Amino acid sequence: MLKSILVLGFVALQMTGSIVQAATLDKQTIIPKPVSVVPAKGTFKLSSKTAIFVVGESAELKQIGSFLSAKLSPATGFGLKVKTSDGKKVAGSIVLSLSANDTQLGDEGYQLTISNNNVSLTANKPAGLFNGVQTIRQLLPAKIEMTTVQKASWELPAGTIRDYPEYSFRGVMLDVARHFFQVADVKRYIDLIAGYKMNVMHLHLADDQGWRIEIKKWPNLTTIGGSTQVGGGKGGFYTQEEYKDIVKYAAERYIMIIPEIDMPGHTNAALASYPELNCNDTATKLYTGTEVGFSTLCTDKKVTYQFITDVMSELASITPGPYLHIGGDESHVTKLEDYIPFVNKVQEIVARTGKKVIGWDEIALSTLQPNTFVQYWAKAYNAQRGVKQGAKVIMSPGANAYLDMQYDTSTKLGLHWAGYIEVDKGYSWDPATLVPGIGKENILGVIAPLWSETITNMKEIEYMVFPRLPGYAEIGWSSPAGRSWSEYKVRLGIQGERFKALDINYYPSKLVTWSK
Ligand code: NGO
Repeated sequence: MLKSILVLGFVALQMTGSIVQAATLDKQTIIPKPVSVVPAKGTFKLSSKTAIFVVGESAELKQIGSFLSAKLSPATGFGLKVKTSDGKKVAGSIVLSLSANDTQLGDEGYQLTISNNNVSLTANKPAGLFNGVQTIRQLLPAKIEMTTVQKASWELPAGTIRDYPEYSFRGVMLDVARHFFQVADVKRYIDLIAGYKMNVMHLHLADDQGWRIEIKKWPNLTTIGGSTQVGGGKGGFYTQEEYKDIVKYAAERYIMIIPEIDMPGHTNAALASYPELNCNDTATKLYTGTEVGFSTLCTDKKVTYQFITDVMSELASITPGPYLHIGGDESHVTKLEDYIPFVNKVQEIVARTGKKVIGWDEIALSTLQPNTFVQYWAKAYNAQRGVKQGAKVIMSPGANAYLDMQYDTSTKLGLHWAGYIEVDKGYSWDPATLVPGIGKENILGVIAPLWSETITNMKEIEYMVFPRLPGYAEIGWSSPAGRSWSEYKVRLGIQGERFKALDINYYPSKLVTWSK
């Protein structure tokens, strides 16, 4: 009798042990939160025999398979092979395939089905498969993100996830003008946002303090305009080849690059490079401070529009994405009667390159072309004016989504002109209800900007971006109906292990219980 009680107890202990180890799918911690998760019994265990099959001969699918293999192989040490399959299920494998039209999933959605024997990932489009791959990463222990072999039980809990985004536009902006960041830093940032299913990186390539993109017809922009940065450091710029390399790296992660040349204000670097762009034909001095709103292109000179035509044409030729961003913010020394026709003309110039215009919310003061987009950052009135003209809005509200706003009064980096943004505040807003008169149907998506007046290196970027970034990714991806800070903060806390595994220098907010 005693013996059988002991045996029973032992079995129960073993069972509880195994239940703890293999979490069920619904207890998982995926960010952004998926649309639907249906758990099932069991787990899929990765082993040295697991292969990744892509169905059909497609270089693009193979590339996604290789991306997954490159993410899973280092920590497991399994060296997962990518193979082509005819669609028949191969036991013990991960299978990626494009399905027939599953309209609910759209262009970016996916279905992930995990059983004891197989992992099957399907989507309408490769972008959906890539998003599903990010979910697979998050279902494995956080150590999966490490670059050396780790001991862990590499199990994926069984069940089915169907998932697709709320908004088609989800991303970040990086200001490489105030401080310049190397290509390797931009790529690391791209990798980090890709893990949270973001698909846009907006690069702020020119401002008063620096011009950061090579323009072949106007070489002084970079030799002079790119030669310094805030604080007087040496600055830098991307050659067109380097920019194309960034674009390609981003595209391989289903991320679109949106280049911004800010104008007519925020142009001192250009004005210092070419005297003829100034109304008095005298080049300004290079500027390394952090004031805003003091510079303007000379809006009634012909050469100004020749300059813009050349810049936008070169930029369009190296940017496969459909958008060129013209800035337009804080042109405090441009008279409104000059600003309005200027923005109207620049819209025409961009239209001639075949691209669509995005501008900060002030551009809604002008007459917007049908394909122009307004990026709301400060004035609801401007954004509403844009919507009244039929424009769609990108939501980047300073008080909610600026990654350069400090967390609280003790944060050393960053600014606080739009207030402090603790992690809960950054998460707890809904783009579709933030501005009266602007609903979901008017919104393209969400971009969280990081301005770099006070940010000088990658570790500082990481500190301001994490842990707020997953929240912005979730606002863009997940339905507001299923979102609450009290539930989200638990999932975020568990991501802390992943931040560590990825060597991210994150701000350990006291509002979150971080798992070790
Ligand atoms: C403003 C300003 C930028 C600053 C930023 C700092 C916009 C659109 N223009 O945002 O020049 O760098 O605030 O937070």
